Amino acid sequence: MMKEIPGPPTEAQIEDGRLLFAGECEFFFGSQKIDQLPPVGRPEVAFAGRSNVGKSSIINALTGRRTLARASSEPGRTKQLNFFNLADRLSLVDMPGYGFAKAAKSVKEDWQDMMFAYLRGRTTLERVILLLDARIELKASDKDVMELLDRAAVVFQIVLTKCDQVKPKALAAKISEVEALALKHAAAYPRIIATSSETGFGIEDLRAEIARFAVPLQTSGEGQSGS
Ligand SMILES: Nc1nc2c(ncn2[C@@H]2O[C@H](COP(=O)(O)OP(=O)(O)O)[C@@H](O)[C@H]2O)c(=O)[nH]1
Ligand SMILES: [Mg+2]
Repeated sequence: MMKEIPGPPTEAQIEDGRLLFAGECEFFFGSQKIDQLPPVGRPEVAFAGRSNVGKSSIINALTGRRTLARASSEPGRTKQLNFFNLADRLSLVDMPGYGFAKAAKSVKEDWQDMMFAYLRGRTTLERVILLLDARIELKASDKDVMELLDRAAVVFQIVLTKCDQVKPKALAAKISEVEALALKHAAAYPRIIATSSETGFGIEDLRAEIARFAVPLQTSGEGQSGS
């Protein structure tokens, strides 16, 4: 069956995203082993991508903070799953970057085993945001991770990073290429978002996509509650 590509978020969804990400965001847990995950609670959205894809930058752009993700990726914290509490409504999970050219095979296998165990077993994981650098070709490791996500049956959404460094025509071609790829993967959400953490391009769109998974805001009880 052909997947339809959903349209962009509505104004109301953009506002939901803005509100969510205007809230407090703080690191609350680092997991180095699969049996040391925080207890399940809030819905989770995890970020994955090759090292240097711009993962820390996009988490910082989303949350409007300069140092949030960097602080968590200092030596010792880089090889763990880092959990952030966003406004008590959602957990953002920063996954270790993959695709180190120099990493030994055993390191890669450890990464895969841990990620697969997390992805497959985490009942509160709503979506993986898979980051791809818009300027470069897809690597074998990106393809491996998409297959891993298919096998784990976790819905993933491809987000292109560093789009400020790609000319409009090349970006359009890249988006088409990645859309076609998404259609081939059972677990891929078909809508691609092009972003730049430098200029803020696409960031409010991504906030809106992520906000769909957050625990709804508590209504005060005084006004009328929405739908
Ligand atoms: N031009 C541009 N550079 C970016 C963007 N996002 C990240 N970078 C750069 O890419 C490099 C890696 O970014 P970082 O967020 O640390 O990547 P990570 O390893 O995936 O966490 C840094 O030099 C960033 O300044 C972007 O949107 N545009
Ligand atoms: Mg980083």
